[in-house]
Amino acid sequence: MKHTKEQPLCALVTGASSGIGQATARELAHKGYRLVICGRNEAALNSLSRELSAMTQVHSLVFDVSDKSEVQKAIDSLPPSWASIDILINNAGNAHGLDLIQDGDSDDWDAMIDSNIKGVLYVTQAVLPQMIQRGQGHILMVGSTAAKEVYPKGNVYCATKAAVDALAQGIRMDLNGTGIKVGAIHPGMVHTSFSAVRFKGDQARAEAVYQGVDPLQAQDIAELICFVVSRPSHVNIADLVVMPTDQASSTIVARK
Ligand code: 8X3
Repeated sequence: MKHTKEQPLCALVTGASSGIGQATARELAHKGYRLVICGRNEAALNSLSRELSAMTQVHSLVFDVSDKSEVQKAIDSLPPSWASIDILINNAGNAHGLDLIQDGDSDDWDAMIDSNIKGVLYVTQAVLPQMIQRGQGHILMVGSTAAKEVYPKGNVYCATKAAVDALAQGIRMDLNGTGIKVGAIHPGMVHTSFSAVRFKGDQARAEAVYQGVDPLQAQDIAELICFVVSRPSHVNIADLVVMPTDQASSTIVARK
């Protein structure tokens, strides 16, 4: 897929109000994509929309990916000129808690399963029909190295990201022959609000995760996402694992 003069490609990014999603929206705007930015934080989306509107056309949708009817209502509300989504970046998702399974909070489990797994399914289902109808599109999941390697106390978070990995593979199989690309990018340690959310606002504990390490930045992943979605139509980057140089696995990290 390529931009045309009359109609640049349109990308929908979930979780666009912060972190990897926000950096990706910004990078795609720089590259001329029209953007549908989605998230729960209306103020943050408005501010991003104001910034990116200087570069491209932007439409904001405020909804929670884990609420099936909100998702469908939001996608159905897109005006006709925005209804053809070329690229879906399924980025929204979080970790809540880092506990032994016997100490886990089932509300944390529900939150992760609802946003990380069900959210991907609901948004994909809502966006897919017009891609199938047009015989083109690209669905890219933002997974995690946690999808590839379970680590102690990661239990449910790792399970949700393994599910994202499985969904990327399964959806790719189901859509084979439709002309739609499906893939996943799996980042390791990225310096975003990820750890602050995981540790429920405990900034000291969150910062300790990145102490002495040169972690990935959201911009690093945004640039890779732009690379993945801009390959020629016969090239689909199916699976990409990205770690900081200081990280060798989920548990092996060189700290200075
Ligand atoms: C983020 C990577 O290792 O903190 O998904 O789970 S990790």
